[in-house]
Amino acid sequence: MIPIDDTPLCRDGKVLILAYDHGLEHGPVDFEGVPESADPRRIFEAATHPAVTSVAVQKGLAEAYYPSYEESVSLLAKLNGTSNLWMGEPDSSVNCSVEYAAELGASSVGFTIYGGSNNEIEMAEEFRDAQEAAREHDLPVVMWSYPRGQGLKNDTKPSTISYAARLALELGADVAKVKHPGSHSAMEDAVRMAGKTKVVMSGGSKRSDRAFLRSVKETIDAGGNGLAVGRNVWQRENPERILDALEAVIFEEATVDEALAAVE
Ligand code: FBP
Repeated sequence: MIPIDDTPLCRDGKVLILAYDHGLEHGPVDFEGVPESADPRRIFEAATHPAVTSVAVQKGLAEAYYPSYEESVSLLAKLNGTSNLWMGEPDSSVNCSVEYAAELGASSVGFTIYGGSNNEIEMAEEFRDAQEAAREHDLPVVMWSYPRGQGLKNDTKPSTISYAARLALELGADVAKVKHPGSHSAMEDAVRMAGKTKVVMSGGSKRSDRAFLRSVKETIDAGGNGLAVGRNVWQRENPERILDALEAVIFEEATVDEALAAVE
């Protein structure tokens, strides 16, 4: 574990990652509601909002678009990822090395682990290589800790999310990105299990402003350190508005009502 509070991934010890690897993970279907969201420049522009501590993209987008934003945005290079065309047991190919991520200007790296998948062993070994290489470059490591696979019926039940958070601590991640387990106490338990590893909530599919902000607030109140979010920001017509509200909830201790009132 390395101290990450003074790295670009954090602001006041908190994290707000704007994730945009969906073109790979889910495919163009995610861009249908707001067709402009297929243009990566829209998301890099949104990432210049002061609430966003880093934008998470795959290597190709980093190569093609980050050079225009390196002064105003911090880059989290997602090292592995799979397309939705893959129909096998959950797995993720390593698409970028830590060395190349550093060359691209990344100030942190991200890696998915599907605990419980038949491919967990290989994925954990790949994570080991990435985590140790990241240490050589002083780059914080964010684990997308998503238990799933043929043995797991419910990937958001509290005990599974607590295990996901713990797995990140055990394997040496600085930040664990986990799904919301459904209640304040379950999130509190996940945070406890993660120990010194920071816990951030994974955004999930698009919801109403209030429902989404409520789960973010619950995460912060449970001791979580922020959010890694994609669709709930850039599938909105006005990403800046929800980022203003998120800034209030995550960094300014606002209630959901206060955050909503401020953006009305
Ligand atoms: P969202 O906020 O849109 O859920 O994005 C977070 C994220 O982890 C992305 O980085 C990733 O592409 C996606 O969710 C994966 O979601 P899932 O595997 O649950 O479909």
